[in-house]
Amino acid sequence: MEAYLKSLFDTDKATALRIVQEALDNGLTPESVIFDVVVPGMEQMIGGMISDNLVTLSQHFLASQIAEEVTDRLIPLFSSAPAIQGTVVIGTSFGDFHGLGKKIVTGCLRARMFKITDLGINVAPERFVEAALETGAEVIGVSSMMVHTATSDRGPKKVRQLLRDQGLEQKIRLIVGGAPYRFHENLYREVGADAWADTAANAPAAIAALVKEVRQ
Ligand code: B12
Repeated sequence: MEAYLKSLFDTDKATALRIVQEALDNGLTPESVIFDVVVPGMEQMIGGMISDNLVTLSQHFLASQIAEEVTDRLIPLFSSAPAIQGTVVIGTSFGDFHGLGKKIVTGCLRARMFKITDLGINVAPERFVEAALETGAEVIGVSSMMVHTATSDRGPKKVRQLLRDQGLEQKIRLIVGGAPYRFHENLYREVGADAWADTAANAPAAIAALVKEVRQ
C-alpha cells in the first residue's frame, strides 16, 4: 500500500501498475486488490482537494485513471460477478470542453462498481436522456466547468425539462458537479438537479442515495 501510494504521488503509472501485478502474482485476490488497495489509494489522493493545494491535478487524474484501468481489467476475474451499485450516464454539458473532472468522477464510480456510460464532452441535453433510456440508467450526471454552461438553456436545466416532459422524473435522477457549484451552494437546485457533489470522492455516495430513491 505504501509503495502504491508513493507511485500515485509520483504520478508514476508504470510502477503503480507493476505493484498491482505483483500483488496479484503474490496471491492477493482481484477483489482485494481493488477494494483494499486501489479504491483506498484513489480516495486518499482524491479526498485532498486541488484547491487546498494538497494534491495536483495530474495526481488526481492519474489516481482515477489507474483505478479505472485496473477495475476494468480485474472485474472479469472476480470469483462472483460484483453487485452493480447503480447505472449512470455521465457527460460534460453542451458547449463545455472541460473533461478532466468528469473523467475522474467516472474512474471513482467504476471502482465503486457503478456501471457507467461516459458520453464525453459537449453533450446535447437530448443525448443525456436518450442514453439514459438506452442503458436503463437511474442517474444522469452532468459536469460543467463554466458558469454559462452550468446555467444555459442547453445545460442541466434542459435535461430536467426533458425528464419532466417525458414523465421520467421518478425513474431517472439528475446530479451535477463542477467548479461553479462550489461557489454557490444552491446553484444545483437552480439548474434543476436533484443533487450535486463537490469532489469525485463524494460522488459515489451522492449517486448511491439517488439510486436508492429511484429503486424505492
Ligand atoms: C484545464 C482547463 C482547461 C482545459 C480543459 C482540458 C480538458 N481536457 O478538460 C482547456 C485548455 C481545454 C480549457 C479551455 C477553456 N477554458 Co478552462 N480551465 C481549465 C482549468 C485550469 C482546470 C479545470 C479542471 O480540469 N479542473 C480539475 C478538475 C479535477 O476539477 P473539477 O473540474 O472541479 O472536478 C471535480 C469536481 O468539480 C467534481 N465534478 C466534476 N464534474 C462532476 C460531475 C458530477 C456529476 C459530479 C457528481 C461531480 C463532478 O469532481 C471532480 C474531481 O474531484 C480551469 C481553472 C481552474 N483552476 O479550475 C479553467 C476554467 C474552467 N476555464 C475557463 C475558461 C474561460 C476556458 C475557455 C473559455 C478559455 C478560452 N478563452 O478559450 C476554454 C473553454 C472551452 C470550452 N468551450 O469548454 C474558466 C471558466 C470561467 C467561468 N467562470 O466560467 C476557468 C475557471 C479559468 C478561469 N479562471 O478563467 N480549460
